[in-house]
Amino acid sequence: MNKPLSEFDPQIVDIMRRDLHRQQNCLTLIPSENYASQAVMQMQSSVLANKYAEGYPGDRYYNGCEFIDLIETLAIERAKRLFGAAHVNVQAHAGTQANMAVYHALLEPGDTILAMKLDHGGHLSHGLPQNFSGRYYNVVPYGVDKESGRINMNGIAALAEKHRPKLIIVGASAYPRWFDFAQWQEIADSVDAYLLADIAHIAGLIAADLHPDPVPYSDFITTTTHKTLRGPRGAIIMCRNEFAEAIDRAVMPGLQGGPFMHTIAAKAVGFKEAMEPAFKAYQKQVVKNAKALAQRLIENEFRLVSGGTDNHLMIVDLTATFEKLSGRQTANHLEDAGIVVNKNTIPFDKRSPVTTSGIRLGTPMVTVRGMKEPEMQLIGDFIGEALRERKSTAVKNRIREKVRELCEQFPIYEDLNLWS
Ligand code: DSN
Repeated sequence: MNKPLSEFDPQIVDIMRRDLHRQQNCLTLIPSENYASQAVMQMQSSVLANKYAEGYPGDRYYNGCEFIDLIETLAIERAKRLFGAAHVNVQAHAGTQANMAVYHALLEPGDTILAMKLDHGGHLSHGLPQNFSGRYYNVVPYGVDKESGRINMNGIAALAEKHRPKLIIVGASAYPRWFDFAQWQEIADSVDAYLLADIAHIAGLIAADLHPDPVPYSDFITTTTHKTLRGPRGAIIMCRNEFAEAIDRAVMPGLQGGPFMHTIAAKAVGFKEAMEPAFKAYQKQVVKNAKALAQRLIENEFRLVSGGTDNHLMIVDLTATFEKLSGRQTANHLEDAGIVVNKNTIPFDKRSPVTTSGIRLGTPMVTVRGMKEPEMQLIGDFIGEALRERKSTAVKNRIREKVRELCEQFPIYEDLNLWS
């Protein structure tokens, strides 16, 4: 029982180490992933994982919560300060659970939600028919304009007027442009709808004042904590004070039992990191890097949905360059060359979400490694060459070696032996 992990279970330690080396030797451009800091990971693997604490600070169903209460209160206070929110629930296990809690607090089955379609950039929990959200609610989907690749606010206003939703969701998993939350609030107010901003992807940018702020305009805000925000895997829900009790009750006992106190402590560490000046500098570089990568991809004759990016991600429409190549095949070719991206639908995609006609790229992880604009130009060229020469294993191997050399100059953590 008390043997060191590497002695007790060398099999799993070996697999973990192999993934550590994969992370170190590949360029990961998946915009929803990030490298959590060592401090965040240290807290997430702490003794706090041992404690049950159903309930909320000062009002638990378990004894022994004296220090747990201090931790959850600290996480809440830090999140409030970071985003300027009135009320924060830090117990949601993940982004989908955070969205579920808002629906559970507000809606009855059959109520109408206006939300973005998955293939235009939305999320599963925004009403995909196969997801609980599409099954229990009447979801009216909106998308982007075919020509501009952007959301047309007049179209949103018309849909809201026609369908009178009880809830409007603004937010996406694959939309490279800003959301003007003030305009969304105006539309929600005009039809007496509640407004939920799902900022999972852009939370880090918002915390660093690099994207319009949803807090003054939204009734509810959900976010994961592990994407641009760079905390542990998890989520939080922010809301106006009038909804505080409904949200807390929707999370527990509505949807979850015991909170993950080790994760809540790690969220608190992540929020403290996000209030440091270095975090703002990091987010600024994330955006600069995304613009530099987008520009280089365009120079390599790729078409980007909406023509570019304002945030940390971009969507490549492969139909314009390699008509026969699906997103799935493209992501596999790039993985052969040491570049990890994910396949993604493009708006009005003729292929299924499993095959797709696009890929999604983002810069949060390469930026944590310290890469800047010159490296983005290299990466754009690697992607261009790997796909043009995709039939040549020799070319992909050569690029993979160059990728490995670049990665060596920019380690993901200072000390890779930490997990020995
Ligand atoms: N939000 C998804 C992503 O962007 O990868 C994960 O659920």
